[in-house]
Amino acid sequence: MLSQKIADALNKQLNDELFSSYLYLSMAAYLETTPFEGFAHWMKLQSKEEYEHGMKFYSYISEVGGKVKLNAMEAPKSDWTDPQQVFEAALEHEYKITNSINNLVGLAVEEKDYATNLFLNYFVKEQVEEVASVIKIIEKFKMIGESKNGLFWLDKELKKRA
Ligand code: OFO
Repeated sequence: MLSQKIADALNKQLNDELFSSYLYLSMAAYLETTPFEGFAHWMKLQSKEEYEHGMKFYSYISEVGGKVKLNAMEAPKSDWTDPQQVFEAALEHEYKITNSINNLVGLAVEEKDYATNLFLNYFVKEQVEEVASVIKIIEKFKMIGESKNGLFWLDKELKKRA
């Protein structure tokens, strides 16, 4: 049985994951306006992955007898200056999500909710992977600099994401 505090925090995280999905979809929509199909493809898959994260929270809350509560969502930003800036914004967002997952883990420990703590393990690991993968992409953007060939190479690389 979930404490009210944990139920509220899990619902907040569920909403944050769905917002991540919405934000990345908005990033994908911006990238569709550039010649870089691979970047848009990568971001669309990222949006899908965030929806799946949200659904993991949905399933867990229901499984342990809580009630899922969906909140209103703010409109995500819709314009950036170039693809590199999009990925930098994604990294900044992932840092925020990492922070909220860590706070959630802290709360689960404080409330002695070990089942929730165990459930959250997946997300602790997932955040490490997500941050690392976006950092790698940003490092490549930085190495490429102004090279058009380099940008098109990176675009092709990101199009390979399955
Ligand atoms: Fe759900 O990991 Fe990103 O936000």
